[in-house]
Amino acid sequence: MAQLTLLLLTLLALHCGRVLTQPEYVNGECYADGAPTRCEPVRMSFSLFQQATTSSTCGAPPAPFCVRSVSLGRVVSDCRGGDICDASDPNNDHNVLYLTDFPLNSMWWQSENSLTSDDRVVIDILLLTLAEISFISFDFHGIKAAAFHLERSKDYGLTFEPYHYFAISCENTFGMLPDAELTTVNETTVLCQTIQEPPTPGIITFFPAIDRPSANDSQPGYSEALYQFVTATNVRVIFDKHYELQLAEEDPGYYYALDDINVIGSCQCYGHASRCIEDSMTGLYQCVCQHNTTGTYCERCQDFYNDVPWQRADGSGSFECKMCNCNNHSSECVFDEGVYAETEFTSGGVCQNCDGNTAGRQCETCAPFYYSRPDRQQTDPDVCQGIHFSFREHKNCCKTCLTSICTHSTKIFLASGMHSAY
Ligand SMILES: [Ca+2]
Repeated sequence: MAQLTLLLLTLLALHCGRVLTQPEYVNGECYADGAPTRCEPVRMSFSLFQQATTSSTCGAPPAPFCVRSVSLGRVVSDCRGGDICDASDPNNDHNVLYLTDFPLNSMWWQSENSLTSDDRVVIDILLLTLAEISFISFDFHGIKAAAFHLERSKDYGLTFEPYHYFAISCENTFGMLPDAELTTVNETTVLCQTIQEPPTPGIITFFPAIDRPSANDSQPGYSEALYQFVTATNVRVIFDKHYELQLAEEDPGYYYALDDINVIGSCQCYGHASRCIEDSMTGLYQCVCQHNTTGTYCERCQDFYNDVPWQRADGSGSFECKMCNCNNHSSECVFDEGVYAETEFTSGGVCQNCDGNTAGRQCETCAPFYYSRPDRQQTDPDVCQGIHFSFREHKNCCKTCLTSICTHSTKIFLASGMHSAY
């Protein structure tokens, strides 16, 4: 309930104009007393930063329409006002830009007239990043649609999938039961939300996470499945059905009309950033990654910080990426799951291209035919000393023996202390 209240207050604040308009968003810190903590960019209204597009807008050519409202529990139409949609007249224009003109919110978007009640109209909204959606609100101008649904894309519009349904009758329109029971197993099920009848003007809101089990359990943060469910780069609104009326002879038809669509959320940074900023080249937003992570969404560890696997910061930990230990002999490292398991999940980094004739997973030993100087630390560039092969017997051995025997021989050679003569 507290979360719902917070979100509603956020919506109210945004509608009142107290919005962040700088191209950078800061919320909390990713470290506390030097220790990494889960962090997220502040929620913002994505609708403020791009234009929606639509398949239908009235006004070209100019067309009359009848005003719909609800009176005494019934939808009524008023065709006597001489209302007209005219794209060439600023006072009667209802283009799609007016869907996102809040907080001024002075005008509304309206579709073309249609004589059939199942006329479909589409609105596409680009979110300018992989957004973690808190809620989407639809502020209907005049009566609400009888049925509409949302699709979302996570790949900037290449593919879409169903996201949420709204209908006066979920069963009749979409064959879905409203208020389906959710468990941790099916918590990302696509749902249908009932629109009250008669469909009075006003706001209808979709909260992707609310009432889904892992959003409300004792551990802060969503399950991985829910975390993925609340994300999108694009939201598509598909109006499926008008509220059916007996159209009067003078009524030019059905239409959809909304004052605003508002998408509230934050850049998704997997708990590893408190800010996201606009990329001046692409116009898209990207996370300012912390915890030694990198990528547009902090979705991987920085190079050389692969000693532990990348992991989303969630309620159970911050999962900072850790620097590999190569004893100063390499700046390249890859993560190895097997090594990680062998070390009881403490260190999985495997150093690459150890320099200074060092070797080993962490460049912690010397390469074959090199010995570790006792007067140097392992991190010293000259810690591994080459063996002087002028010792004939040893040289002959290396020429004629198998490598393993040769290595063994070298160890004997080193253990004997004979090398100290060189
Ligand atoms: Ca508006």
